[in-house]
Amino acid sequence: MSKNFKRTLITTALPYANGPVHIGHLAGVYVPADIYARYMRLKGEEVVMIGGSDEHGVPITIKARNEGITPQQVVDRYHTIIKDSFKEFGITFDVYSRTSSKIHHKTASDFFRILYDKGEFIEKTSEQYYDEEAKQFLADRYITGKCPHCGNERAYGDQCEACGTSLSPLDLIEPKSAISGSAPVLKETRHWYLPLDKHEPWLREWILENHKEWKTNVYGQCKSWLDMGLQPRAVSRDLDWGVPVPVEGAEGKVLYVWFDAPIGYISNTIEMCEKEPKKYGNWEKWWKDPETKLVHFIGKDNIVFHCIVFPSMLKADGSYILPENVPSNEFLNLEGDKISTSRNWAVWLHEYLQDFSGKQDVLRYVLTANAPETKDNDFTWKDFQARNNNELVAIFGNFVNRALVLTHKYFDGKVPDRNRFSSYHKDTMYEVYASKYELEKFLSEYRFRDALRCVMDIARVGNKYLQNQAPWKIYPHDPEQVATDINICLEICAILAIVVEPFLPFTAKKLSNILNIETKGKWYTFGINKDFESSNITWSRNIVEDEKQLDYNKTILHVGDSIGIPELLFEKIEDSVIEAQVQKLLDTKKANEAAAYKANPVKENVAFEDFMKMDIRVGTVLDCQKVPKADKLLQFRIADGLEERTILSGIAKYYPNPEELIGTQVCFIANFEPRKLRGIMSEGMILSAEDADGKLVLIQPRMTVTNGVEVK
Ligand code: B3M
Ligand code: ZN
Repeated sequence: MSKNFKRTLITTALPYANGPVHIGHLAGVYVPADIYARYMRLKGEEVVMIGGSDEHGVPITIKARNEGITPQQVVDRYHTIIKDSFKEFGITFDVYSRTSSKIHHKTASDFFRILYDKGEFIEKTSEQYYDEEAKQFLADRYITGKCPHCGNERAYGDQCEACGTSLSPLDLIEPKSAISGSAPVLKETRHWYLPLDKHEPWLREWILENHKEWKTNVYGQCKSWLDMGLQPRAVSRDLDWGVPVPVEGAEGKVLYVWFDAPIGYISNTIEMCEKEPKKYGNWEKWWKDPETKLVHFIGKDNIVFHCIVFPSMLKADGSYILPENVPSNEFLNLEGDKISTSRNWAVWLHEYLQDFSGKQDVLRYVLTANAPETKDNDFTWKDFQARNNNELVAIFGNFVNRALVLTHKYFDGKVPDRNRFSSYHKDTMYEVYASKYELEKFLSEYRFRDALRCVMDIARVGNKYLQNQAPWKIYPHDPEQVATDINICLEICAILAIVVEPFLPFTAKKLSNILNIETKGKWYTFGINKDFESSNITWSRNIVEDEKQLDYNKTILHVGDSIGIPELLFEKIEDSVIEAQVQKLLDTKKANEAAAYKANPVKENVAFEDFMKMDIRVGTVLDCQKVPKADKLLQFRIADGLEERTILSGIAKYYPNPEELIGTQVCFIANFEPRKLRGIMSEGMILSAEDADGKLVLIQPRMTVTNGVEVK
């Protein structure tokens, strides 16, 4: 079913410019898209990758209101941060623009107008909440109230975040405007709708019949939407931030953000082509020529918009192509929890760049090796460290470094001759070429983690080969054998420099500089030749290779080529570095818990005499140790001003070094009925405060007082 296309247009979801970007963005959309784009460029294909910031929508206006600045100031700030982060990570957009641009406003406006003139919308009047004090209609997010399902008082008009139910503003009990705090009233308003129900028949055929090859998560979501039956969707909103609806009598109305944002892909293509017409040609060839392959890289919450809504818009216009594939990823979690901007539960790219300067490829590697391609996945710092130390350093880096060092040690930094090339060497190279072939197949199926595994397989072949051949042992008696071995190793290094480029571009650059080779457009300079690849024959490791298709003498490096001074490609990441990152997250968790903590209502009043019945005193800890076989209990020996007493307390978990408490003072209830625990008589109760996270903290006087004094 795979068609032959002339060129590829890659789009990447436009991130909202209401906050910086984090590892979830990178793993879900931008790294896979960049791998794909770089791969196509290596093959010498005509390809562009389009990106940009999504600068409209209610979250941006809310942020602006909260901070007392304009929406334009919000998007100016984050557009820059986002753009810089992507650049630092080597994401190679041909254009990265923004939806507040003039070109976009015009393109989106014209797009709407064409559909409007063709009668592709329906107009409907409905009742919506209106804030009479602020004199404006309220977007769903601007209305809060009580959730009818769980009673949460702070549910939003589109969703209750306590129980997760999606809501409509009319579901809320006692709705309130988030702008003025007043109770909103229902008022009639007119909007334009895209009748998705009208598009349903062709969508069904196009997706369910003709695109069975789409990833199962994408196909499955589309199918369930289609099976539920599509409804007309409003494409305008009563709001003052966005692209104005270009129709008379539509004052105060803008295009719905999900109507204008995907048009941003088109606007940004136009901007790119206008800036560099020689390089990119006319924008219409990218969007209107059926020989262009359109691929949308997105996250799973954007599937319906890219597979159903945007295609319906394109079809309603009639002059555009439709996406050939929509490779969407699932979500990446962080240390077991959903990544969340509002809870600051994320690894922000701009912070990573500060803490791990020069290690962009390590993150690209980990996010690809652990990509949430088929299910949600978890990012942990331990895994990050392990993959760096055990894979990048121990396999890839180690192999390349040994090969380069040996070249300098034995052959004066020059590629040696391979006079002893035999069937054993052929088998080794065959393994390498087979991995490259597999890698290519995975890339064409958007299976990036499998593809990366193939790259590492090539490094593994090299490592194993070097280990088996042990040139350092052979050299003294058979230097010619070693020459052939090093020749093979260097060739594998050169192949690695090329095949790793889409994944780890900074490493590829370093390595190709050392080897003095160019990687650009070099995909077909080794291994199976291009015609064979496109001939669609399955090539497996078991077939007897055809010498015409696989030329072992077609090498990237040549005898006598100079090899530069080796430098380490990766370095070990120490435990302390990882611990600091884990601590940062623990601090965030603690701050979130404290922020969410609601103190219990105060208990019933007690009379003074009742309080005086309690005998609370201060004493000094003479001894403190764990109670054997009771993991919660600490046994205290306390000087209480009269004699000494033993008290047990269930705080062992929070004081792992109990001996450190010796000499400090604690508060205890002296007349608490003695009781036996684990065979030990406990005479009193030591006082602790229970923190929001359940942790118990001893109450201790700030200054030393006399043992046995009372607490009043
Ligand atoms: N800004 C939503 C998101 O960042 C939205 C994507 C638009 S793609 C046209 O998830
Ligand atoms: Zn609820």
